[in-house]
Amino acid sequence: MAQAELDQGAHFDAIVVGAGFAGMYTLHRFRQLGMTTRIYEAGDDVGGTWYWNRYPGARCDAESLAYSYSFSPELEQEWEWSERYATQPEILKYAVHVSERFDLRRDIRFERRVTQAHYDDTAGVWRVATDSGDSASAPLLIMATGCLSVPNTPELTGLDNFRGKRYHASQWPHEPVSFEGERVGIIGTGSSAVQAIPVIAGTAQQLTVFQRTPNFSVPAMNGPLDPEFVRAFKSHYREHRDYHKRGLSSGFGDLEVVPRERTPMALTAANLSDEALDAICDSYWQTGGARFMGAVADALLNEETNRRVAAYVHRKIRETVKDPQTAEDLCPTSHPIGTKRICVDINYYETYNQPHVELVNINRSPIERITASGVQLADRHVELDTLILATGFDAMTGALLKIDIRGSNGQRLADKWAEGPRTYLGLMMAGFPNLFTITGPGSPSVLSNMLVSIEQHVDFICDCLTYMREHGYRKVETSLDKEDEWVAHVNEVASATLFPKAGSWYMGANIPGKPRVFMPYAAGVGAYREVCDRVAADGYRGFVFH
Ligand code: NA7
Repeated sequence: MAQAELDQGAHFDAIVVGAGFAGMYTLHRFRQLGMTTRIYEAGDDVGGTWYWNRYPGARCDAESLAYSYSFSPELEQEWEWSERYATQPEILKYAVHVSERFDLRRDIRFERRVTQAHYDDTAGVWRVATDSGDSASAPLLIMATGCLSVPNTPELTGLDNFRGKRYHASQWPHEPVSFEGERVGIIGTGSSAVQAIPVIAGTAQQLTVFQRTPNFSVPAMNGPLDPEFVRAFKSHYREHRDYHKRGLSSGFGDLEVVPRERTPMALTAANLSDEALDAICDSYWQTGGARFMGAVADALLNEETNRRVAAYVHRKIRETVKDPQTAEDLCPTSHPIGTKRICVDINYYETYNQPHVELVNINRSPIERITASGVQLADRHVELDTLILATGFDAMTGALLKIDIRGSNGQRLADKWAEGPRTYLGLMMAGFPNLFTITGPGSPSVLSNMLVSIEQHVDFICDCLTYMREHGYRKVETSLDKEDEWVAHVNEVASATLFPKAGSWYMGANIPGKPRVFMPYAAGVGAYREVCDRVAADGYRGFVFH
């Protein structure tokens, strides 16, 4: 692709960082407001997380009919998803289609990674620079940098000595990778690995999975979408979207043709016999997907309920996995179910019944070092042709803190967030005027269907900009008081749940030295939307305009 000219001292009404689903929708809406907008994107195409995460088996764990834009009824009617859970190539195709259908690409500069963004108090603009040498300014800066975009590569002794092929799940090559006849090792057993392992096992000669912590996984029950079902579903699309936005389901899908409130959310496990609880869990297990955590309303609130639901999944694992030791090693016991993102799989547990697939519990058999030809465990050496790191991300704050962001009076975001992220509504930080984050820490974000949350954030920002225009304001910021109040509220909501009991990436616990703060807002997209709507109706309470 021919490179567009560098921006040198260019000025826009808004600069957006990132051309994933958040950046693309922002650009579309800003155009409707008549604003000149520039997006800088590190990849050479749109798609964000779906551009980078190309590992085998990568697909969305939210259902395709729900994980899509709702802003254009024509788009949602004309786009055809082929499976219940879309694959990465299909989602990327959708992103490219949207960029073309709405003519977005002319305002996007690809292969430009934003390295710094400094607020100029005197001029009242953000000055932005990229690694390619662009320099541009705009009064408004939107960080659409994604929550899972900075890969975590752990410090494993000898990693660079490995002479075979090495990949990180989230930085997969664009060319096909063959495992035919190969001995493959994979480190990590989060969502990425749980999706990749059954697919890699399909062609590898030998697959060794190095597991530190097992995760709970529920079957996707994936399959092709029935055209008749899709037609009927689409005839109720507005009702579905409204239901997702109000959010008892945190914006995820619904399998009914006509959406309905699901009564089990009102059901707690206290008065349920074990048989009754099993029957409910069975029905959700058979239906498939992450909605399993919604089978009983207090599963993430009550330790005893959680223990009973976890025991149900342990039984499922033991029923599926034939080797008793492997089954025990796959049963998570160190965190309550759902407090780390639950995985959604296609034949994950079944894969361990194949003779050429081995699970190594590295708590029993620690990795001593990576060698030129494989992994040296405490008790033996595993020879490998290919080593895959499926070791996750510096989630939620990583992408923002990688950029040298400085607000009013030169305050560095890295200093402000040294003890953990602080925001008002997950949208704005005190001391950083006219800078909005999309799905940032302090918002429902990674606990929700990201498309629902992205559209809500961008719409809120656009309404706020319209309000500013109507009142002749040029600058919006928030105060430390409001930020303190919101951070306290986010913590209060989190502590009413079991989430803080897990050393999860929601807590920053997967990155050495990262402050342990529960980052997303756990009250759900419906409650969050109500808060934002009330704030807006109240003249944008908590925001200060000049
Ligand atoms: P995750 O969920 O963060 O999983 C990373 C995995 O890598 C997890 O099993 C980790 O074990 C493991 N890990 C990380 N560092 C090490 C080291 N040093 N040694 C051994 N094992 C390690 O990332 P994913 O990419 O799978 O999924 C992220 C999200 O993307 C997912 O939830 C979806 O929303 C999409 P640990 O649990 O830390 O012991």
